[in-house]
Amino acid sequence: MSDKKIGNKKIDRRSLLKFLGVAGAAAGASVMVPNSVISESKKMMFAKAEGGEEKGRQSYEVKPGEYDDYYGFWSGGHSGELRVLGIPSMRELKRIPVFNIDCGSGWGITNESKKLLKGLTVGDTHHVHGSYKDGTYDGKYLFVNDKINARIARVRIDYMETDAMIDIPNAQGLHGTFPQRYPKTEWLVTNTEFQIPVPNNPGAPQNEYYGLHTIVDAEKMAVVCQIMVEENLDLAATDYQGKYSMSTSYNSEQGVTISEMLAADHDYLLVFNWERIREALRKNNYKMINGVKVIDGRRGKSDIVLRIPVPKNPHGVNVSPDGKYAVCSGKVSPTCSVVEIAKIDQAFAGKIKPEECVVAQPEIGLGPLHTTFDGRGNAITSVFIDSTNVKWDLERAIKGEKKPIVDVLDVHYQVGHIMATMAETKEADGRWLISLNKMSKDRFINVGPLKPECEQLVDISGEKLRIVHDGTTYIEPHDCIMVRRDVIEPKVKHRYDMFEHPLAVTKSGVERKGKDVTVSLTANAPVYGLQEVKLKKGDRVTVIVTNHDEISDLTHGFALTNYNINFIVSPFQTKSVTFTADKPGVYWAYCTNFCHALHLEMRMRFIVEA
Ligand code: CUK
Ligand code: CUA
Ligand code: CA
Repeated sequence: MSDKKIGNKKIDRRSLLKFLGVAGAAAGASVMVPNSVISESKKMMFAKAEGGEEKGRQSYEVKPGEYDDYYGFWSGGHSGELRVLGIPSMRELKRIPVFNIDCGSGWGITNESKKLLKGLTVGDTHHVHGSYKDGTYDGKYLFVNDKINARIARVRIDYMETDAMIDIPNAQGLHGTFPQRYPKTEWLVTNTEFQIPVPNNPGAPQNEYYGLHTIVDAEKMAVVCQIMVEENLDLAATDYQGKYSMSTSYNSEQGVTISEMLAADHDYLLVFNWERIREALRKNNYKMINGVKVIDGRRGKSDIVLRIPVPKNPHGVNVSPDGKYAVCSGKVSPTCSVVEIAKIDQAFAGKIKPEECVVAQPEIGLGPLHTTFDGRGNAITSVFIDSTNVKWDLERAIKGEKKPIVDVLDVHYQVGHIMATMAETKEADGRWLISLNKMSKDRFINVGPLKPECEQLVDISGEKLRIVHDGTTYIEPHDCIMVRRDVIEPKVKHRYDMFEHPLAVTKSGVERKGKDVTVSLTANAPVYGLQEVKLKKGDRVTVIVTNHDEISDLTHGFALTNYNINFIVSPFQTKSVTFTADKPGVYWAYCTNFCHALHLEMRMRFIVEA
């Protein structure tokens, strides 16, 4: 690494920290100090990590043809998608289009995807979580939020495909999203990071801007109710008993400017009492606003919400795999606040004050954002400003130790989310951790002003944290879960259930009703069921394609030239598309997905008469 590069990086980091200094006055002057250059010891660490096994550590080598131990499910940030990775190889296995348009799969081009997307074309996937049974994943669904257009999408794991999408009314900046963990996922919660008037009246004064904690029925994919509070609601978590959900708030001030949002010396972890929510629903203690039951959870208005004060402007909240503690990461404060969940019962019962639920507040580093767990009593926190992953001992913290640090690992750079294998379940196994870093800066050869994102895989099986993979990724590795292969693999199908799709084509043909033309096509390598279709200019045409090849991996495509149509159909899958034949002429439709030695010949004509 040349001096010049190091020099550049210093400047980058400095300007970034200066910006953070506006927001992070509480972090103090030492904000400038940490690891602004790559040390010799760090280079050594990489040298050591090369080549698989290190004495006494688990191997991270996945040989060609071998399978990974874990499925990683990644949210793709403002790309709007989800991704599937193999862990620990970090091989990208698949992308699952959700809120984005994906030309390779045709998501956004077909009638099936348009029905869910309703014309929207952008999304920002932040938090991805799986459905649960008895505190661990059941391998059925993934859920993910869209921060831009306030939606929740569900992906069914058997097909690894988005199967449902709902709008969350009264919400903006849909954020922290978490499914019920116990006894199983009936509800999921999702937050609004941005407070707005409810209903959204532009003339409302600032102190009538509210945050909403929305409860969604996860099977029906329908909004159950919303709890309205003054605070903004950032990250979310559920407990392991089915009693509570909780959310951090950094803007309890109801501010609309950055300085207003930083005005108070503390904000809150809000805890929502599910029994009391059910009671409010039973007693009709709600108002209907935009078709949703809105329960008033404002201060002094109900006993549904417990507000536990934490240092100002916190960020993540994560519950330890034993279900005992919720760890609230400080962001502006260098601490994590450990909340004992048993004490929440007492606080709701009025036996103790909310602040007495905080049983430890260890110092972790500058800018703690998210915390994960190894299942052996350690927490690992991502520290943004320091660019570190910090491993610390929960018990030592609770006993009152100020800095119960076990190990500090430098990462590259500005880490956001981190997640350990199975860490959001009672089966946390402490093997791997991923550090999803917001910036790669000078780490890779230059590809222009927009640098690649950087993610690093960390072996957490030993006392010390050890980086075993350091790679780039497409924008933006936001959050993820890593799930044991045996939970997922048996649930995933090799082909679709053909007649699940009501339009599945068994016989190719053309049906005309006035200007509406339905073209039904089977696809069998290397032919479609028809060689040509005659249309008239102005026809409204629906093409339905069913893939009749049952061999797994034998996916066909369907693209109609100069008509902007492109999608794939996998074995026994059906997809459809509707378009207007507005251009006379001869147009070839062809198979886009290489399926056969005669794949190039797999094409047919659409003849549009003037
Ligand atoms: S928030 Cu982004 S680093 Cu949306 Cu998950 Cu914490
Ligand atoms: Cu079918 Cu290529
Ligand atoms: Ca605040």
